[in-house]
Amino acid sequence: MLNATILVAAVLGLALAGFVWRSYTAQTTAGTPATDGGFLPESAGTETGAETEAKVGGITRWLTTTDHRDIGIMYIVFGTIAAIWGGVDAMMIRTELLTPQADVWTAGTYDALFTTHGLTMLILFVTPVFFGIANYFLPLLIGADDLAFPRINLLGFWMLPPALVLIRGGLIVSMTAKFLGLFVPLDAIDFLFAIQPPEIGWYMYAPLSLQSANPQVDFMLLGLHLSGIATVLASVNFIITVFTEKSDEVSWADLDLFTWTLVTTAGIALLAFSVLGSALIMLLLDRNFGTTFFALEQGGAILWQHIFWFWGHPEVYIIVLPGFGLMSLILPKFSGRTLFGRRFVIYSTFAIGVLSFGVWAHHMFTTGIDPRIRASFMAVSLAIAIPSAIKEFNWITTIWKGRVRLTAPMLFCVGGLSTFVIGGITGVFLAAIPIDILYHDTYYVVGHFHMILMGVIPFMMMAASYYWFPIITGKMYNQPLARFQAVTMVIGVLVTFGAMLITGALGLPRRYATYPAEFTGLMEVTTIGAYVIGISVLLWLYNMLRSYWAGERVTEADVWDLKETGQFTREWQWFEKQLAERYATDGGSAETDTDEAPRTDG
Ligand code: HEM
Ligand SMILES: [Cu+2]
Repeated sequence: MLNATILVAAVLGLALAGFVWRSYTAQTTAGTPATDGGFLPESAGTETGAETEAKVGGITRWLTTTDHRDIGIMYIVFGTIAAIWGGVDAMMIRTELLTPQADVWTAGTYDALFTTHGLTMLILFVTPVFFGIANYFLPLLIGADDLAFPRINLLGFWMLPPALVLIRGGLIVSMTAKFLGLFVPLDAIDFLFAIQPPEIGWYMYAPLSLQSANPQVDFMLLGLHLSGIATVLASVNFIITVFTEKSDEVSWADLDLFTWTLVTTAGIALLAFSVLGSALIMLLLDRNFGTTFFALEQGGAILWQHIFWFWGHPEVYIIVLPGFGLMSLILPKFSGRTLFGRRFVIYSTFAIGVLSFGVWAHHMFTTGIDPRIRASFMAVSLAIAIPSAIKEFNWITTIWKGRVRLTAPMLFCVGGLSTFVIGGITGVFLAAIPIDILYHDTYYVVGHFHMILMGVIPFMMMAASYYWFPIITGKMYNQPLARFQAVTMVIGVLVTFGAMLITGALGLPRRYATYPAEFTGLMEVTTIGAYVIGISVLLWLYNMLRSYWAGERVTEADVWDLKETGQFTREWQWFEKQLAERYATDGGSAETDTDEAPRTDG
């Protein structure tokens, strides 16, 4: 196991070094000096998008591009693939829970499923998609040519695919082993059979994570570490970009809400992921090199929980804040007015960022830690609900005083507001020690956090995918289908996780493949709700792909009538310029479809 770990670390290190060298030498040929010490091609970094013309084609483009919009798309596609994989886990979990016995999959498979589901969704889906959206739109919103460090940007992205393979390789290897076992003698490939999907939970609690003999656990820890480095690289890049590349035309007072939240998120990530990185290394050392950070009879396992949740709680805000940012950005557009209480929404984001580091032990109320420490964590946890509520009230007031248009993005905003109320209030209940002692490790907790993780986060991603679809693809999506999809998604989430809250309030513990028969009805409702979510996601995917290939072309940039209310913001102005250029140089005019000779002068 030890050798395998070292080998993988060495191979990864070499691959990374090679990659850095490759991108370094490739860029030193010509062009203007870039901020990160390399050289940009002559045509790069023009805000009008002229760089697209100089791009190489095919796979080389995607491997070597430093264009923030390309990298944005790569992140989004990667995150979506991860989400689908994590979603398949979720569907398998819920299918198992249709019946009280563990008869669809084994209990071990069930444990592996909730382990990989959690990690895939948190690490490989949410942050990559939000960073992808930020890659694409943040420079447009702040009037920058690109991110401050375009090649570090690319490097950060390309750490993710190996991270995915390391984290999720257990399944691939064990399936390969079973397949090969049909043709070759089993003892020739028995080392492959040693590698299994990990069954230790996404929180990797010691001592279970120390005792598991599965070498895949080590690969998973390495993969998580790699993804953490990628997150840190991207975070540094976003922060520096906003502070150094912001156009003079965009004042801090005008800076959009998505950028504000992204800077806060990146700041939290810098602090939190360095702690996670250390924790992962300590766990690897304990597992392979005989150290005893977490192995001591007294306190070691609790130490893991402290360090893990010191990352784990800020992590929940790392993944949700960009969603809040998108809410603050998109919701006013379809309410026909600017965001109510803009300054307070920004301040509350900072407040959440700071407070999120002071609440971690609310995940440990039942571990027997000192009651005085516990009480202080209760106080801060209750306090963090205040900035969350400030946001909620400002969004509601924006709608209240606005002229609402129920487009698909707006349906998602309204849905997200609703699920966040439920997720937030159940969080406040859990923050109260006496209630948490009752509900800890029941389905109530799962219901609480999924109302936000499955409510706000994917809702806002989908809202953004519809809202900005014309900018990314130049086409329009199928709007009635999108509205239907938004409604089914919101209903699916409310049914699934509403039923889970009830199940938990009735006392059913989480993380078991089996349950007493009297819960069957509630569990079936939950599973049906989950299938509705699954179908809704497929409808979204269909709409995205189909509209990308066959959607109606957009020729007029103000698709959402934003000019009317003075909200035709920078990214749309950029799009308008793009459209003007596209239709001036593509050999015809946008309005008329005549047989005139191609025009290049507009
Ligand atoms: C209104 C503010 C919030 C408060 C007061 C709060 C409080 C809590 C508490 C006390 C727990 C521990 C329950 C237990 O294990 O016994 C918890 C769990 C959790 N919360 Fe929240 N929460 C809040 C908002 C959020 C948000 C915004 C997210 C996600 C974006 C989130 C995600 C989670 C997750 C993932 C867990 C459980 C992790 C696990 O045990 O697997 N919470 N929350
Ligand atoms: Cu927490």
